[in-house]
Amino acid sequence: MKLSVSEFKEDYIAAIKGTSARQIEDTTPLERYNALGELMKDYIGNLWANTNKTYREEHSKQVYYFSMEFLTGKFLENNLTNLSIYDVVEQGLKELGISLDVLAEVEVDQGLGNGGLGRLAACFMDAMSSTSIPGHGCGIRYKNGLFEQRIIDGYQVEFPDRWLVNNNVWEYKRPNKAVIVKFNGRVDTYMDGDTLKFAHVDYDAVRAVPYDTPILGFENNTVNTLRLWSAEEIDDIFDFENFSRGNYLSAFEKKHSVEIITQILYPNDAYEEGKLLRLKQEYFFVSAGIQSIFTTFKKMGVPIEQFSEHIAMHINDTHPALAVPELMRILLDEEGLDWDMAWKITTSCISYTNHTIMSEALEKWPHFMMRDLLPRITMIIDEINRRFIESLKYVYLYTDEEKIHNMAIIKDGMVKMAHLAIVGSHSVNGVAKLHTEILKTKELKDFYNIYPTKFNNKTNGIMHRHWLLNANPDLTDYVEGLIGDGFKKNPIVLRDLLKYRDDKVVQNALFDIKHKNKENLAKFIYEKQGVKIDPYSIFDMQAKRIHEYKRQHLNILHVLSLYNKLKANPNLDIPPRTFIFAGKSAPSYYVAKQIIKLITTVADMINNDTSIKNKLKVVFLPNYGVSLASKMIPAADVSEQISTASKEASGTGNMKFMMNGAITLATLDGANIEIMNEVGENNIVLFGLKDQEVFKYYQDGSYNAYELYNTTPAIKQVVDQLVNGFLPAAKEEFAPIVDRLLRFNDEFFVLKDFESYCDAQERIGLYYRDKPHWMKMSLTNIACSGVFSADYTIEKYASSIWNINRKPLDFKL
Ligand code: GL2
Repeated sequence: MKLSVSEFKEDYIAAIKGTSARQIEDTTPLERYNALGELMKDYIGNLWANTNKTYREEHSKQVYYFSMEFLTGKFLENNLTNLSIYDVVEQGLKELGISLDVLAEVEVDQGLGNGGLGRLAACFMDAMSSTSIPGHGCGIRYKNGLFEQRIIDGYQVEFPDRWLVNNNVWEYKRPNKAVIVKFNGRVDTYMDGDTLKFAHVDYDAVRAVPYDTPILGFENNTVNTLRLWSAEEIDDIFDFENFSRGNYLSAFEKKHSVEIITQILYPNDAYEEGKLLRLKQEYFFVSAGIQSIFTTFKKMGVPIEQFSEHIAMHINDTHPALAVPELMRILLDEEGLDWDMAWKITTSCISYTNHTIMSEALEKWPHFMMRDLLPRITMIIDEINRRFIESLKYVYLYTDEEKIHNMAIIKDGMVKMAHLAIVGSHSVNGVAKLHTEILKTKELKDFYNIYPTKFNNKTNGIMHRHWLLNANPDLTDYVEGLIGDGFKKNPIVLRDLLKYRDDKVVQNALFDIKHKNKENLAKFIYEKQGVKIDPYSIFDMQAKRIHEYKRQHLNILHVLSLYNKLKANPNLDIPPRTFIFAGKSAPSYYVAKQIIKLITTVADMINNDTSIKNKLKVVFLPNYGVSLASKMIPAADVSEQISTASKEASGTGNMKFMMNGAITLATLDGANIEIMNEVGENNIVLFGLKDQEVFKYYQDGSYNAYELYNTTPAIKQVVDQLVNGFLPAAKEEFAPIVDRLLRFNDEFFVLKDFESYCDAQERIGLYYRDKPHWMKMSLTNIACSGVFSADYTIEKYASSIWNINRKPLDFKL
């Protein structure tokens, strides 16, 4: 938008008065931030209203992205960038004696997600707006997002994430758009003329209240909506009679039992606990979301039979899979359609993304639990299952009972959500090429055989405007100076950088930018933790959820082996290295928490040992989230993407690091393979087992971790050090980790890949010493990262799954 510095200042001063009723010089940073947020909302409001009006008038097909998690992080800087008023606002504030950086720090991350899955949903919101696709998010407004992680005595300790404590300036509460969601009760049947009808009666009603956040496109005047639902008591009253009798707690019991639905985000990444409250959450937002879609649809004045020509619904993993029976319920019970027509509409509307093959993450619910909580929905699932099994009997001519049993939606008293999602949708996609292949040939093979055309791949993507433009402004400016600003809208243009691959001046400039970012991070680490790290050392980072399959313990075991080498020979000639870890563990995941303790214990020992002459440092940065990632990633030299091959569906951190010029140290897993294909094998450092080898070992059981440990001194030494008193921690502290490696035969092949990983690390050291070589690799990674922009991913979803023809909006503000 067009805005001059003086116009901004005038608007801002008025906003300060309006929001805080104080003189600007008396206001606190929080008041200044809120005033800026309110002003931005003013600027955005017109665009938002215009976007919605255009969608309505043009009857554009709308897509609704249902996700349990939206990990959006902060909004202020993204919104300034996308309105292209960042520099104007920064200058205007400066003239008023206010620092934009300080205000940006006041904003609290909206951390309503665990990791990759939730962050992807947030990136897709931005990408849909930026590519002018009419796409909206539908999720839950958790009062507490993912817990705050603190490290106390080396352990992870969880604290509540009270992100709403200072209000959330970006959201609009829309009580007039509230809907009712029904739980429990029973279903009565009756005849209406010749038709059998179903009535859900004696239910518990919960009021779902939407909060809308505008999602701005980049310089295109499009503003879509992220709608998050909050649970409220139906009349928002308490039991007055009870209260008058002095029963204060029980007077509020009902209110609390409703509000608890949206109180907290389950803190598990790729793991399901099967708790009733979680099932409630899932139905709550799906039902509320679909009801509000119907309200919008009804305003279009189009016959119900054309519903799927105007509406696409995408389900992000199986968490919103109840969209299938809920849409059926509304079409059957409220719209009066027959089963076949309702089923046709439902399956043409809904599409599903699978995000993991980890069996512990595949959702299933006890049928009895579902029947009690959602009686009508469960009846519909029963009928979907019955019809599906009938069709399978036809396909397999009654010959393969076992296969039919395994494919059923309801098996052994459990409702399998992935099966429901596949049967009830027209598209099933994986999130990286390898992942999709594994789905087709292994995990979901039987479904692929009967529905080959449903399956497709959509490799994940990232918000390049956030991870490059916002997080790394110096690199952005420099790149712009070299190749122009086309990459901001069309990041594939970054490839133009390749012509500078051997240009020493460019290499040096890129080195200097990285070095400055490293200095900034070193300063941050020193301020936070008092640990001095050398910005000339290799910054080697592993930042992601802590999980055995992601193998942070492989990384730290190598650090230990490097330390042993330095102890044996303090003059060993290696480039100094700093290993930086960050990531949260699920609170109930014991081994992952012990891995954190192992990292912090090794860090303490190494950082306090002066005999190794600062050649090695280890840091664990607490409370990893979008904001911390934005500080870390621009300063990385090495990006650790070392999951056991086949386990990481895609990964997206890998793409963010490469875009900032880090070299990926990788197994051939998830999107690492596609990164390798883009940059070439010379510009990535590979190691470890391949997926087929992993599968073979699982199948033939020929891997013996204990034997490997006994016959490989390098492995034996570091494993023993975990439990023989070498580390300054109780001897039994790390026994569970050693147990997983030896007694339980190293499920994730940490020991099997150890030597190959150490070799790869050695190669990293050699390459880093050859500065032109390293910088050439680094530049190649930046140049080839553009294809991983979520803009391209989302365009593929839109054209091949949602069937949306996009048309940029052309009004000006
Ligand atoms: C995940 C995958 O583990 C991860 O590899 C992938 O990049 C993201 C986004 O597709 O999805 N699956 C999952 O359940 N979580 C993930 O991060 N939580």
